[in-house]
Amino acid sequence: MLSPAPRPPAPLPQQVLGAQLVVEALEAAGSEYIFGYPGGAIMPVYDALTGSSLKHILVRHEQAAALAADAYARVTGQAGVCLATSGPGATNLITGIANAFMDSVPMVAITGQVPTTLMGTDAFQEIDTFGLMMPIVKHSFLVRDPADIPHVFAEAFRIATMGRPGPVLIDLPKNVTNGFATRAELPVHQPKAIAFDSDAVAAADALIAAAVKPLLYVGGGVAMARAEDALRRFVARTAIPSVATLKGLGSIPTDDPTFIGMLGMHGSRAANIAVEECDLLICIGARFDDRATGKLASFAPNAKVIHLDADPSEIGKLRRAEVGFAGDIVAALDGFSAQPHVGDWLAHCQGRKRLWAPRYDAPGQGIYAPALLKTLADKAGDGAIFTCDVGLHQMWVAQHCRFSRPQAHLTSGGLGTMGYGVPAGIGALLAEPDATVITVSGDGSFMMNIQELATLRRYRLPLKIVLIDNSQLGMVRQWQELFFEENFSEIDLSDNPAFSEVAHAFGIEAFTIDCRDEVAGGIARLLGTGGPILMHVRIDPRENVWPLVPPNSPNVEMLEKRW
Ligand SMILES: Cc1ncc(C[n+]2csc(CCOP(=O)(O)OP(=O)(O)O)c2C)c(N)n1
Repeated sequence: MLSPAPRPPAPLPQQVLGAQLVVEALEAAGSEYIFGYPGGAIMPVYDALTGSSLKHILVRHEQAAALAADAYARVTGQAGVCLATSGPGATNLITGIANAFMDSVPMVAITGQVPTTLMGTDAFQEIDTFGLMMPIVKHSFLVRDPADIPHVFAEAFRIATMGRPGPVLIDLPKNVTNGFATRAELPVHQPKAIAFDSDAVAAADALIAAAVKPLLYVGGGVAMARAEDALRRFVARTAIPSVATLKGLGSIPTDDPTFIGMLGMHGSRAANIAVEECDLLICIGARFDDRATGKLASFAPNAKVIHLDADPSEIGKLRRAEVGFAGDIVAALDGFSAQPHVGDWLAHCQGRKRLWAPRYDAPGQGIYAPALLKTLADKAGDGAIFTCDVGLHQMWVAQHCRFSRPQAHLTSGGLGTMGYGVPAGIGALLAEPDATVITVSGDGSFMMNIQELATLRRYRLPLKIVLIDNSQLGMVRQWQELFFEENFSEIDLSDNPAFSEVAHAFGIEAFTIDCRDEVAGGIARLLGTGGPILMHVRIDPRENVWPLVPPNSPNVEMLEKRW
């Protein structure tokens, strides 16, 4: 049931409707695409949208609006915008907003709200959106006067993108969007340059010059700060080897000879051992997250630390840094001039990388997902963008695909949101329409936002979906196998629907493969098709992801099983 929408009283001359100011503010912020779903309390804004230059993408669930906006933001570097009504519309946005919060993605989330006169009365579709979102946004606004709309929106975009990026909520009561205000000039904010600490540069340079085994620990903050070029300049100058977190993948091309691999729970042995052995760890845009560090007390036990981050509160939060830089990562990296002698150390790390390189010669005729993904990434080439869901398949993508830029790998790192893959594919395709965008999903994850196949169809978005189907919640199954004495509780998905048929019903091309001989042809068909397409890949349900560092263990205690 929609709440009644009385037409507002006639405006005074020079006055403009609040909803119109919302649309103008979004246009002024440079938003091209916005992702949303209408409903009662946000209807005035939808009314004003028609005729604007904004391109609205009607998703089929608000969670997908937030997740698509998240991916759009990661690829473009601009704040993603999502839009929903009050009550259930707002609560459906929550997972996507939390996802952006955990991965520091700039986002402006707009929700309708019941009229201010009804707030606090348990009115139809009323929920305390401001209160609910408080822990998962960088900032929130509840707008009470239409005249505040222009500067609230300008502030929201500024806050979402400045420093450490994150989501900002704007809650818009219906009488505010239905009310009138006079257009006002906006003050222009000049971002203040952060003073650069030359003492810290000198201290860091001294540590780098003295190090024998320095190592870069690259996180997602590098991409968020668009600092990958500065990082590459630094690596080209110094030849210091690097490891990356899940979110840091691609900031240094994974094919680069100085790149040793992903570290952490599912990181490579070579990367985790390099961290164990290094004497200087230069942490850039990373936060010593437990999935990366394993048991923190045992992490980089021999290393001094230099920490660069956009967010001052991260410096020294989990690991003391000898030198910390809060602020502009690019300026800091370009400010260093030390020239360490790292030839022997780099060769040592590279030797380990060769020695422990993954093998792809799995026995049997079944499809070995890591081999399939490696071939796929090689064939798709450097321009491709991979989005993924959460589970074993996500880790196989991180381990076996190649990334030449951070925007080529979109994953829900901090929150671990099943259902991210397809909406993220939508956001990525709108951000880079000419890119080959591939979503790798698991059968559990895919079902969480399967309705977005309809969005793909409607906008003819040529997303290439690789559905790795093990008829299980695979990653949970692996943990039950290793840490719960094989008590396999509630992980069976063997009654999955016939995925190809489901895709066909949504009007999407689809096919299934289940033996190794079909892989090359399947990949060729997937990459050669112009529209949206699903390749359903059946694999052995017992296949696990290796290596794995058990929770709360040091990273060097990796479990590894090979055939
Ligand atoms: C929304 C959500 N619910 C639950 C989880 C916990 N979880 C992590 S991985 C996983 C299994 C994923 O299964 P699937 O998508 O089939 O991928 P697979 O591990 O089999 O590759 C679950 C349930 C989660 N990350 N997100």
